[in-house]
Amino acid sequence: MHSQSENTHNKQLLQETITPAASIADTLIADLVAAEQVRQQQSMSFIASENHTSQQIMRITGSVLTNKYAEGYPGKRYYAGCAVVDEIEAVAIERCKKLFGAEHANVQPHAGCQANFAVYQAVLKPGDTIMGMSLDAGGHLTHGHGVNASGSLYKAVQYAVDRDTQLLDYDAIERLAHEHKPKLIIAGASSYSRIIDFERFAAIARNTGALLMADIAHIAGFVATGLHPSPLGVADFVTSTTHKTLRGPRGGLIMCKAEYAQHLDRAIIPGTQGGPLLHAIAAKAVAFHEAMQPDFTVYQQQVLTNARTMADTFAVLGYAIVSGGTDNHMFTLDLRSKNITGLVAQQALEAIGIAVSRSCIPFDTQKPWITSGIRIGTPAMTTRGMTTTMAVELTHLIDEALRHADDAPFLKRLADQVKPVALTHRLP
Ligand code: DSN
Repeated sequence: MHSQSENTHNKQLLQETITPAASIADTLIADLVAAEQVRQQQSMSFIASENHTSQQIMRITGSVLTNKYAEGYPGKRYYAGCAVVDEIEAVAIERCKKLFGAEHANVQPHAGCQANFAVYQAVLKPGDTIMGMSLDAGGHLTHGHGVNASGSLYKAVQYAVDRDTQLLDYDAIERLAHEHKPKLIIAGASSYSRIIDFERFAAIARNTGALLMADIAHIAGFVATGLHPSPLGVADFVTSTTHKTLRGPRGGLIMCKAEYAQHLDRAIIPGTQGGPLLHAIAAKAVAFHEAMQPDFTVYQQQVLTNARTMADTFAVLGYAIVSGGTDNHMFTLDLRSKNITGLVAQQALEAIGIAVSRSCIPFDTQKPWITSGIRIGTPAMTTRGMTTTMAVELTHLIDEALRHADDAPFLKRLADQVKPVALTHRLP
């Protein structure tokens, strides 16, 4: 719980550095929101899945649309009063299709998990075999992990990366697919820093009689701007979140070939969801529009450049990087040679105002709570206008913190260097 003096301090900081939030009568929550706004402004996120969305997207997310029920789809709802939200959802669908070049789009998934499960609901029966990337190799829980419903409802076969190169081994994936004959293959990752060859995955799916789902949650911004090969027209289904590199509101989406459209829509409602979140859908529509502007491509290019610059600098500083580098917005440091776990590294960096997520490395012997690595991503820092000079400086600061992870006074001095940098790079 925040003390009264902390709350007063946060309010002062808010007034000095941030556009003040509208007054909120519930002071307990208002103060906590202010505290979070201050935390974000005076620290930096290098969490690969986080970003800072625009003011207009945040305003739309907090609009009257949150009051509206609209189960169904535009023109076919179970509730009255849907004329306006019909238009909003129709715009969101059209913009999504245009942005990605999709035959069909469903913008209702509340998040990436719901998007993935809707595809499973559309094409699988419990007990069917699915094949996805294992969590420690960089996959997602919903790609068939044993503790997730995707691993208990379905017979999940997990592929990994090559032990030596730490790259996807497409020949091994094909052999596994021939052996297990999955009904659905999932291509995509939460922590894989290299280009994913969706064409090759599609060939594997074709050769083994499987359907292909591409989960582009992390790389959607690059796919939208042509900076990563697109799975549209290649995969049968494409799922994504909208809040990572795509920089929209929190949420999910699904795109598919026209032949699956009806099945897919029914898998969302009534299959796995109820009322759509129209405030989120409207904000997604705004995000799709933002992503069609030329400056969004410039932003994505800078995200790539910053990630590559940081990875190269870490390599020079003697760090092992999973797969040796990055082609996208993130990379994972393998900290075993530094004798520090992912958990301790994350905590040391948090102490200096830098947020990262600890991450398994391929074939990690540490538990997922501890891990041997940290994942570093550049979407959020790039949104705040940081370019390569800053990327290099911050890499050195991170290195210093990791080398002095158990030295609290040293970390405090580093924190004093991070805060002014964060404060001068404003949130949108
Ligand atoms: N939790 C997200 C990530 O950090 O990659 C994926 O859902």
